[in-house]
Amino acid sequence: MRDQLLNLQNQALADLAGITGEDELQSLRVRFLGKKGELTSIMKGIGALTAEERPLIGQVVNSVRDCLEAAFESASTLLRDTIKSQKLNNEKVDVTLPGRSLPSGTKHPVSLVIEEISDIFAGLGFIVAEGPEIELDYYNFEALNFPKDHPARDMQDTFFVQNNLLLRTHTSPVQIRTMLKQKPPVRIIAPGTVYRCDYDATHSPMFHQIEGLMVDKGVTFGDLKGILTIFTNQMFGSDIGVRLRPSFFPFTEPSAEVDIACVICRGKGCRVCKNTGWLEILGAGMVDPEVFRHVDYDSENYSGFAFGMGIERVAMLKYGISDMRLLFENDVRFLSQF
Ligand code: 2NM
Repeated sequence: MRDQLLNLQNQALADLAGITGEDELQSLRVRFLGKKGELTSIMKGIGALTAEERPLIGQVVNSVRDCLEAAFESASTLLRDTIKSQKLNNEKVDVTLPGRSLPSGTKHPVSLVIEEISDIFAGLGFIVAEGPEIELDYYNFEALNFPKDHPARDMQDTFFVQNNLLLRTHTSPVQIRTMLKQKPPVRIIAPGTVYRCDYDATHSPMFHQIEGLMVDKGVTFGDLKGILTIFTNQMFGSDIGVRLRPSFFPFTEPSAEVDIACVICRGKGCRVCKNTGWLEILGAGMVDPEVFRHVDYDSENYSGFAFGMGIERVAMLKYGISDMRLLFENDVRFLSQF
């Protein structure tokens, strides 16, 4: 029986030396040391031994079990270490490889134009002002001297939220709110989203405007013309032609429409300028005393000019975009070109 046990030990050690994986190790452990394993089955013969033999064989059994348990334990550790170092070898990381770049988005042309115009006016001392897109009738129309029966107030042109609450149709209410909060001098521009009940090939119900306001003692129409000429020269080129035509707005008197020479044909006449050689880009004028009265400014001592333009139109002219809908469809193939 002693020989049987020693043979078992040798056999187990020999088998253990040849294993290559965890599964093999596990099945060897079951075969030799398991409840129904070979060691157990040899031990069943202990009952047939004499009283003198029993403790001696018991010692051998214990020594064989201890030996095998230790051997299995160290084989298991060795196997784990081998697998780990193999894995580390196969998964070598080259830290000198360049990183994978993530695709990055681009700014929308409308945002680019707002930023460019804001930068130009910031250079002329104008500060950006903002206000709510849901506006009171009072700030959007009443304080701007729109008569009660003005067609722009009509349900057909304005999105009403409630009786006296609407989606602002221009950013002028920002100027009113600023003047109510702040005494002159004022020099602000108000870029933002505006809404009108209008939808066809050249109109979107949501679009963008930038308006400006300058109020101080002694501000003249000449200042307006000077500021807007500096602006058009910086925005469209220092040699671009500029002209003013008389116009009308409820909130300015006198009022003017500002044209630049056609950016496509440079004044020769083409489809874009409808053969006039000119493109309308701005509305402007001297702030009407009636507007000053609503914000409690003294029009005997102060005067000011204001102007406004549509961002989409400027973006289309600047980037040569032929259809305004491209600015709202958000096709990345289009937007990523700017
Ligand atoms: C325009 C054209 C002309 C304008 C006037 C004012 C205010 F509040 F001062 F009266 N804000 N914006 C104005 C003047 C806007 O847009 C075509």
